[in-house]
Amino acid sequence: MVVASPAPVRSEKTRPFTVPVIDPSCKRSELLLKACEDYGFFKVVNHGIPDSIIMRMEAEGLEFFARPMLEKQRAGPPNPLGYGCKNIGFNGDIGEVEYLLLHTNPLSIAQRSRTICKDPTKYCCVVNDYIEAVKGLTCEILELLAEGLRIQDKRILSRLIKDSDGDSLLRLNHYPCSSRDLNEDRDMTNQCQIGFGEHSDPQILTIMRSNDVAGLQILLADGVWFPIPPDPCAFFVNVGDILQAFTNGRFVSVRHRAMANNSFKSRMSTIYFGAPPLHARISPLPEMITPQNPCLYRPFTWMEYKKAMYSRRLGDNRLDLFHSS
Ligand code: GA4
Repeated sequence: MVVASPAPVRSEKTRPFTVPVIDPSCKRSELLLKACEDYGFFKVVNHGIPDSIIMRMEAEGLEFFARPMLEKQRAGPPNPLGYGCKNIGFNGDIGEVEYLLLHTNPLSIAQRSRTICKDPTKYCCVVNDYIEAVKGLTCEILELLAEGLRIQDKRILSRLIKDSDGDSLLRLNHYPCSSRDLNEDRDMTNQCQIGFGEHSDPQILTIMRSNDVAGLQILLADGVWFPIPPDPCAFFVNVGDILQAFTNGRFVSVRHRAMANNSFKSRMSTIYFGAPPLHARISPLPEMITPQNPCLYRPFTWMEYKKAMYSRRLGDNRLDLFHSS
């Protein structure tokens, strides 16, 4: 049987978009650089993260979201960490999603897991293994990028992620299917509801994996929303705001969203947000500044950036606040 591949989406300039696919084991940075410059988004295959680590994480996540609401609420409310349902952030954003937001520090995981799971020791082990694996992948990608950009200190970005004071997060998003909804009253008129609204990720790099249910969309430069076909064997990577700043705007922090789930199976995504320590100083790397590309952003700390992001709405552009005058 011949299976037709989906027609590529064409932009106004008639350039078709297909998701860039990167194999980090090839150690070649050209395609990776191009994906970060053109879209701020790509898919990683042949990532080397063992299936067992991924599957155990997925099983813990699904088990948690399947529990009665009152039990899940023991891990909340999200302030900003913990269990949340529909409310996103502190400024009125909502979506058809429930989630668990964790700090990746092992001590924080140990404390939280007591409110999340009946077997906290096992839970910690599963989550820490997953975090270590995706952190490794994040660092591998960042080192390949630094090499491609000819940055003198190849580890300048990965070191921020590896720092024991790093502020990286792990998020599990659960988009229940229409038959087992978070509302009892959703009807056919609401089929295009938003699961998680349009935004860019504030951190350096985001590493996302989901099950085989669709929902993620990215915004292309011409304003077209492109639905990303799910691939549970791969990881999807977003350039975050801070990487846009470090590269002086050469890489773009991709705007994306998740649609509410209309399939018969619930969607779950597990997302690692690689972030620097709170006091890390962020400014365009010297190699990224040239007479043709003068410095776009003033120096700021990750703490300042976080303060700005929590004071604003999900879809707001935060990096604009840090433009150099
Ligand atoms: C978007 C990316 C991550 O999911 C997140 C989100 C955070 C939250 O849910 O607490 C924010 C959002 C995210 C950016 C603006 C603020 C903060 C919700 C919100 C309205 C965990 C993150 O780091 O920033």
